Amino acid sequence: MTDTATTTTANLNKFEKFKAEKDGLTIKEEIEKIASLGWEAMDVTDRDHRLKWVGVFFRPVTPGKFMMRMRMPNGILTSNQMRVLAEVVQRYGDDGNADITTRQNIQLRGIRIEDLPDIFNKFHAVGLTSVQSGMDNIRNITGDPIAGLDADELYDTRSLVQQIQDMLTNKGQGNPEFTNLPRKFNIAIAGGRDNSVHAEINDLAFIPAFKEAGEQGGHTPQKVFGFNVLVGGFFSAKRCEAAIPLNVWVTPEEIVALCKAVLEVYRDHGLRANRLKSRLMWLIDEWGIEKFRLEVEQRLGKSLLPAAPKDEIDWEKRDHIGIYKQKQEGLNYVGLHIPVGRLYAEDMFELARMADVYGSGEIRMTVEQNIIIPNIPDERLRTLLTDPLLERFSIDPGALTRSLVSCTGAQFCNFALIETKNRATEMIQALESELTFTRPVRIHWTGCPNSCGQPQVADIGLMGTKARKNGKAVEGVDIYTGGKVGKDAHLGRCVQKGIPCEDLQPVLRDLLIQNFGAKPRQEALVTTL
Ligand code: SRM
Ligand code: SF4
Repeated sequence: MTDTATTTTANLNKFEKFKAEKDGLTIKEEIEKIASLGWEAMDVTDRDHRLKWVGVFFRPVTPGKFMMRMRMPNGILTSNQMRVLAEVVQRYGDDGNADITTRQNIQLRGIRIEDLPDIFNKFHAVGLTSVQSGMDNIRNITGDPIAGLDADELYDTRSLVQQIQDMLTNKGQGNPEFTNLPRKFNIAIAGGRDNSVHAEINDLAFIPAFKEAGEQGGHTPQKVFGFNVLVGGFFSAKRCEAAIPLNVWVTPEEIVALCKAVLEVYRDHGLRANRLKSRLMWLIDEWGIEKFRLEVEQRLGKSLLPAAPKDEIDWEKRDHIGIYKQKQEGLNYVGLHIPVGRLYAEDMFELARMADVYGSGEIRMTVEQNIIIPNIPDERLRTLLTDPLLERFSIDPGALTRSLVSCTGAQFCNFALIETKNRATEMIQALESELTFTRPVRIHWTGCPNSCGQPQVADIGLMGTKARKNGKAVEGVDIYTGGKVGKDAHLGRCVQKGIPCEDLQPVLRDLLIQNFGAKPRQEALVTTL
């Protein structure tokens, strides 16, 4: 256990206490019983917390209608898997839908507890899992969304991400070795030159970097491919930090073992007394990065090479919306914009159809909550461009629409201080009708300081807060600017606080004109003259 953590259960905080009483994963064996009991009769700790070990989230906003968070290694699924997810939410009619998340993942909504055994059987049949996707577990592992397609990629992250997930979850069966971490944990692997995964905001991230192999035996130095390792990145209501270098370089073959070692150190020494100070960075603060690295090396049973002097992230970040050539001759990938990541059963069936008809049946997701359909032959592109689904999921959306990201917000999340997804969509439409743009502007909405919508990585980040207007409490936002992604990524900072949402549009309009080169549309000028 930790240096500072308390050791008797009596002194543990509520979360540590219930984890010590019963491993969250044991809930897996109780699904049949829970399903027959129903959500109102079941144990409240099981309902509110332990079910998250199998990816099932009680929603106090919609009691009885649960959310399920999947695992999608590298954000990839098949059309068959998408159809299974669609069937699950279809059953719930208007209550059912799905969201693509900021971790290249899918969440399903409207789930009734009595359906869980059947749902898990369906998942099992097509190789899907939702295990260990919530609470003090490792979240979906992100990888390059165009891994294996991109002619300029440095490493195809797909297999590595899958290997890490298999190790952490015992191939989706659940792995009690990693089901009692001090807090959540995020892992990302960048494989391209543009850091498509936001490596810097993960607890553990790998970014491509070459190392010169020594001039042994009079040979010319050779470049060896590997990854520099970053640790400790996280957002929370209390504190947000970009990841810092562990000063380690590893080959791809060393990554699974390194993930395991880092997680063991975090599990056994991470701070557990105060949940606001439990993420990995707090342990690194307490120990210093040198001691942390030494502990990791000790777990690994070997010392690691120091980081390569420079990494290979030297491109601006791509958003993958539109049509792009793949490295495979004659094939293309198409990025579809999914407004704020929201999908309904019909959309999911349609996306599965599209992947089958035009591509190879594969579907991918991005951390911007969009979809990529790969492996589309040149000769099918023309027909694809006439597909009615593109009217809903555009390949050429407006400059604000294309980069819009939004967390769940008040519709389903009880932490939310504001409604986000609908408001974000309406606001962007209004601004696009007022202004013209020369480049996309990345606007991220997040309903509360937990920052699931990552406002700190955006050009303009909007974080839900309570504001005051005419002496009354109203929904408002704090505004962040300056988030930089891709090359030289760094976090944005808060520049304005407590703007009532109803007064936000002109504030954003001015910001877009002054800082992002937007211009009022001609019609707008005419009406204001
Ligand atoms: Fe998150 C909690 C949704 C990505 C930081 N997050 C929650 C909960 C589970 C709260 C709850 O029980 O209601 C939200 C579920 C709402 C719902 O019904 O959908 C929630 N988080 C999301 C998603 C769905 C936002 C989205 O619309 O895409 C994302 C799911 C990712 C996934 O597939 O696993 C999501 N959350 C993030 C990210 C972004 C990322 O990972 O890049 C962050 C910031 C990065 C980080 O974690 O360091 C994030 N979520 C949090 C936190 C603050 C963590 C902390 O250390 O304090 C919480 C609160 C908590 O864990 O106590 C939280
Ligand atoms: Fe909920 Fe807040 Fe996360 Fe949005 S940022 S999903 S409101 S916890």
